[in-house]
This record gives sequence, structure tokens and C-alpha cells, in this order.
Amino acid sequence: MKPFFPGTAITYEGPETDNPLAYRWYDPVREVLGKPMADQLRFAVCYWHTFGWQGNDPFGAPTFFRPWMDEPDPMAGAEIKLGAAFELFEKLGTPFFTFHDRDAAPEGDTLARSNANLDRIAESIEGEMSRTGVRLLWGTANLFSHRRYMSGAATNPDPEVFAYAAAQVKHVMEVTHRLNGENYVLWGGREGYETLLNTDLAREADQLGRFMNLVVEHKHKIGFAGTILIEPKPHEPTKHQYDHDAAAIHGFLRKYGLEREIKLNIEVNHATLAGHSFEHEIAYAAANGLFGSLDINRGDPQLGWDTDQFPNNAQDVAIAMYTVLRAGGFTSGGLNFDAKIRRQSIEPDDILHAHIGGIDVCARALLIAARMVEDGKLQGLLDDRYAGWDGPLGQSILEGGASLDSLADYVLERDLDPEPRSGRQERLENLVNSYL
Ligand code: XLS
Ligand code: NI
Ligand code: NI
Repeated sequence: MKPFFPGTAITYEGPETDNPLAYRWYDPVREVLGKPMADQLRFAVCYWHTFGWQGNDPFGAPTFFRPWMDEPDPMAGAEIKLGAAFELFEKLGTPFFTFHDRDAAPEGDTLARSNANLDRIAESIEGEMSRTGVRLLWGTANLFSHRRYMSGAATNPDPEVFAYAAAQVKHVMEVTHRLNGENYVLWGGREGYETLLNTDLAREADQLGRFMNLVVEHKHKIGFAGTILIEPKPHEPTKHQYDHDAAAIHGFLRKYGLEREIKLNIEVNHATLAGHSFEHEIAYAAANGLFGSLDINRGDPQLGWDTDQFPNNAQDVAIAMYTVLRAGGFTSGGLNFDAKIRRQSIEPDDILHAHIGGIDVCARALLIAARMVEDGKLQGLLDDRYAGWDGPLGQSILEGGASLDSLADYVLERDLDPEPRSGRQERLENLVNSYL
């Protein structure tokens, strides 16, 4: 087959190169904090935006015409797409990919045919994976595009839709297992509402809780060792998505007894749509034992929706990477480019430039974050700030030895008048800037 992407493999040439089709920062074998960069970052390319999306927006028709899109036989199209996808993974040298059932294989007119289509493509994927050594970071089911899901999947008012969604997830999880996926993701595509007038919040939460329990049960039944991840998003496509942010999912998981079974896949543009920073969501997940994986992209500060652009600001990503490193780095997770090129970027090499740029920004951010970890100055200042909690008063409060009575006595006996201490924000911000 004629290659879809121009040129040869993208390699590391260093910061001085003027070759736009080379890495300036991403050197997969370079050791960073005791691990090769490739293992710290665990990059994945996503199938849906990069190979499935046609460049359409709410006002505009498709702008991308890829060879697999006008194939009269959709299964033949899926095979051509697969060839182009693995060509990209190989050219970029990215170790992982991610997919939804429906972007890898076309939907049939019955679930049985859809399953058979996916099984056939999964066989080709298996072949390409063993030929190239590229691995699967996660698989997921598309429970939001088809009109049957217009009122939600697990949270649908009709239990038959719930059953259909369950059948779909069962199949994709089994395919993910067969392809040795390291995680399985559930993004609550339309699990939310357009108006409370037609919505029973309590029922829908219980339905979603049941659904997730069934998913976890099935994972154990088939012996899938990967991590189940839920991906928070506050709105879009629905006005209110139940998996609003990390904290909302944390409450949900605890309510339905799932906090030890499910972790989070946090996406930059979803965090910012929720009014948080990306690092806030990572820090919240880490603080509660829920840190799993990341969808790396960015929004546009002037647009209020999920623009899913490629990351291009190393400073922002560096703070996020610092938060990841403090959380112990990735285990089964990684950095998945859930990102789209702009609809005017119609050439195949635009896809290369987008990924090269995103990969380099993350690699550069990792190097900056590693310096922050290595010299320990930020951590030292943080430890100082809380040092009192390691002393006798702090310890007695935390260990349960204190009461309001004993604390009142403590203050009154000593005539205590705690001296306020500076939060040192500017000093800390200057310190961060010194690493950039
Ligand atoms: C959409 C989500 C989606 C998930 C996978 O906003 O980011 O792409 O990552 O279903
Ligand atoms: Ni995503
Ligand atoms: Ni998104």
C-alpha cells in the first residue's frame, strides 16, 4: 500500500534542529528520574479524532477527505484506516494507541453484526500490534453517537437501552482484554440531562451505579487485569454531565462501593470546562487514590467548548507533569492525545506536525518537572508550611487524641495567639519560573 504519511520515521534531533519533522525534546531513551522518557510519558495516539473525524463543525461540512472515508465497502475502509493508523504510530514512535469500537470498525445493522465487524478488525489490529510492537493503552465503547443513546446509555429512561449499552461494553471490554489493553475507559458521553423537567436524578444515579458495578464484575469474571477508568467532563454534549469532575466521580464511586475498583482518566479541556485547572484535577485524583491516566489536549480560552487542540504550552504542561510525578508517575496510564487538528489543516503532514508538537511540549514539560522534583525546593517549602502538623499538637489532633475541650484548654492555658505566616505565593511562582 502507498504510504499515507510523507517521509520517514520521526527521530530526535535536539533543540537546535530546524527540521520541522523531527523531535527537539522527545528522546525516548533519555533517562529522566530513573526511567527512559518513553516510559515516563507513555504516549498514545487516538483513533477517533485522528482517523475518524472529518473536520465538520456545527456550521461546516467535512473538510478532510481521507482514502478510507470514501470506500464504498466500510469494512475495506476500516482496513485502510488501520493501515494508515499503524503507519502513523510507527512513524511517530508512540508506544500506545486508543480506540472506540465504532471508530475502529463500522456499526452494523444489528449488534451481532457490529460485534462481528469489530472482531474482524481486532484480528487485523492484533496482527499490526505484533508486527510493530505498538500496544493498546485503552479501549472504549461509543455509547453516545447513535440516536438510541440520545437520552443516555446507562442513565436512559428505557432499560432496553441500558441492556444494549451493557452488551456493547461487554464486547469492547473483551476485545480490549484480547488486545492486552492496559486500561478500559468509560466516558459518560450522554450520561446527563438537557432539562430537569424530564429527568429523575435519583433513578439515573442508581442506574449508573448499577452499570459500573456490572462492568467491574465482568472485568473480574473474564480476568481482565487492566484498570477501569471513568473520564470526567462537566457538560457537552449534555447541559449537565453526571461525571462532572474528579470530586463528583469520587462521591459517586464511594456511594456505589466502587472506590477501590475504578480510577480516573483526566482530560485537560474537561478540567478547564469544569472551571478547574488540569493540575487541580490530577492533584485531587492523586490525593484520593484515583489517579489513572490522562487525555492530553487543551481548550481555547475564548471558546467555551471542548476544542480538543493539541497541547502547545510547555509551562502549563510542566505544572501538570510535576503533579503527576509527585503522584508517583504513571502505572497503567499514559498521555493520550485526545486532540484534533484544526479543520483547515487538511494535509496528512498536518497530523504529523500536530503530534510532533504535542509530544515535544510534553517531553520538555517532563524535563522541567523533573528538575522541580530533583532539587526538592518546592517540596521543601511545602513541607515547612505544614511542619506544625508533624509536631505534638498536630499529631494529637490527627490521631484522635484531641477534643474541643482539650483544644480549648490548650489555647486558654497558653494564652495562644498564633502568628500568621506568609503563604509566599509570589516567591513560589518565581521559583517555578526559574525552571522554565
Ligand atoms: C469526549 C471525550 C472522549 C473520550 C473517549 O469529550 O474526551 O473522546 O476520551 O470516549
Ligand atoms: Ni477524552
Ligand atoms: Ni474531550
